[in-house]
Amino acid sequence: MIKKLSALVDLVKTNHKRKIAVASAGDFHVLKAISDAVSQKIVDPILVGNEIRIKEIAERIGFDLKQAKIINVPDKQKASVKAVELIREGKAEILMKGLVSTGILLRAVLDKEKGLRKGALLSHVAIFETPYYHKLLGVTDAAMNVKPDLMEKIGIIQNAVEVFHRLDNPNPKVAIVGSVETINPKMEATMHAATISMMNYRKQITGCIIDGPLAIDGAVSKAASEVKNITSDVAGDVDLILAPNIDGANILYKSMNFLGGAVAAAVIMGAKAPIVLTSRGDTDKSKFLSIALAAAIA
Ligand code: COD
Repeated sequence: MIKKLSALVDLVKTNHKRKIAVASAGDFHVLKAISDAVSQKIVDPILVGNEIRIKEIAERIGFDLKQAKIINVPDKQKASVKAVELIREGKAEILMKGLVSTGILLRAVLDKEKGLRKGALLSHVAIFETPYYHKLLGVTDAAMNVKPDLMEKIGIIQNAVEVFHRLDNPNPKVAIVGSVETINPKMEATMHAATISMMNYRKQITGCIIDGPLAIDGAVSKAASEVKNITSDVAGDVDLILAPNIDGANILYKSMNFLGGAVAAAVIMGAKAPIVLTSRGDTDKSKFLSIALAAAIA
């Protein structure tokens, strides 16, 4: 398993360049990240969006558009549909969100006839590098599933575990976190955590080691778990954190970025192709690393 997100670049450089379709590509930061990924020979971009705007931005950032294909679709919703179509037709292997709302793009992705569903749940996985933890740390699902039920949580874990497998970690340690490490029937997340952990223990869910409920301190700190007398294969050495809902995951995601000195690479898994869906608050570096992560998975 790689130790740093920068190692993603070396990992994907050995693969062939991936074709990436960007929906509504006329966004300064997205084009900057695409331009960096082109320079590093990671992707060949197809930029779907407002051609005039794409050309203006490309000139400002010194991105040579000879290295990209542009499809002029100024309307954001139509650009999303077109970018999704490129994936369906096999003309691109990665989908990326540009200057379009998450909802518009995801609805194009989820469209029953023309979308990118393959029967699995779609979910968001972020992989963080932070100076305060001894290895890369995954967080899911900060962007897609609002209030996952028990079976959806299993799907979210499976999608994230697949990312770890692709990064050469065959058995990631998963913590299902909440406020406490004991089961409280009034706290549904603790009931879900206990059920999923037992399903893993009984090998109904494989390819990872799951423990929960755990609070975040016990999950990431051996010292904290010892103080709390928690016996666990996961506590203090977790690879992946499953939050109870989108709010918990999103708060953790943004706290890591803005208070924890972290940088993240993130993708949506479970569709016919990995989807790079960064938010406006993410740095250019994070957007670039997310493209590299998607290329490693595609
Ligand atoms: N995986 C697979 N299929 C799904 C998923 C999923 N995660 N979510 C919905 N579907 C399917 C449903 O089964 C249904 O068939 C169809 O898609 C529509 O489902 P709805 O009615 O729940 O979908 P929408 O259009 O109301 O909402 C889907 C969104 C993904 C847009 C919605 O869940 C959402 O708004 N998520 C949060 C996005 C967000 O605001 N993120 C913020 C951080 S960037």
